[in-house]
Amino acid sequence: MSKLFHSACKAARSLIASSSAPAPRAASSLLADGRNAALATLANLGRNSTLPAAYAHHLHTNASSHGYAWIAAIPAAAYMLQDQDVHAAEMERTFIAIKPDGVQRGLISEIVSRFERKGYKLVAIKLVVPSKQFAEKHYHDLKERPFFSGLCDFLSSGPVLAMVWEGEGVIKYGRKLIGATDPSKSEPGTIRGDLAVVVGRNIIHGSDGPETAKDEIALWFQPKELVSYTSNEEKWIYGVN
Ligand code: DAT
Ligand code: MG
Repeated sequence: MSKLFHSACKAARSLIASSSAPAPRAASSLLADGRNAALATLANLGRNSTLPAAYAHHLHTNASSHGYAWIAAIPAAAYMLQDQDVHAAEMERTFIAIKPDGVQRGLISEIVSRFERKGYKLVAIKLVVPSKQFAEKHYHDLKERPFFSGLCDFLSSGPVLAMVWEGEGVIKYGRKLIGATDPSKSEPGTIRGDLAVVVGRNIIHGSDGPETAKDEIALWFQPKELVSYTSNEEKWIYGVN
């Protein structure tokens, strides 16, 4: 997705640069329009629908009032960058969260990049501080364990980066990338093996099966927060010979 945004923004930037010296404020608001339009287009691709009429109107009005009718072409350009034939079908999704220790230790980019480099696709992301009640819902299957209350206190103690990742086999292999629950037993090369030391501060959560993935995604995200799109890289990540 970031590549698409970059392409759309790059196109917008070069068009702005080549037009007759627009005021910086107008330029940045147009850029924002372009990004939002591309985002709206991408968000709608997976649902086979078009740009919402109200937004299209807003876009058109804004674009023409600034004298930049070309801005309306950006969603279409973003659309054309898609390869509609490649992996259009919905793939497996898992819920991954960087816990407060991982966020506070500045490990967000390290962890996100491991999923990204593997070839999985980010379809939802947000930073939230869950309440203790919410943490108890998330860990409901552990309520009989002696560490349950402390665990829920910890999860609700600060920002958590909640994400949904998509890809073939992502639930099981995501757990492999994460490593064993107790970092002292996690293999080197795994996230917990490389970046954590004790079980009480093991920095990351990942769904442990299709049912929990479904439940956890539904607990942390509203359906409209999940973005369906085709990444241009998919044709190089998937394939049979
Ligand atoms: P995982 O997070 O690998 O799915 P889990 O679901 O069994 O592991 O446990 C959830 C979290 O609870 C885990 O990430 C860290 C904490 N936890 C598990 N076992 C623990 C223990 N023996 N002592 C303290 N915390 C524990
Ligand atoms: Mg678990």
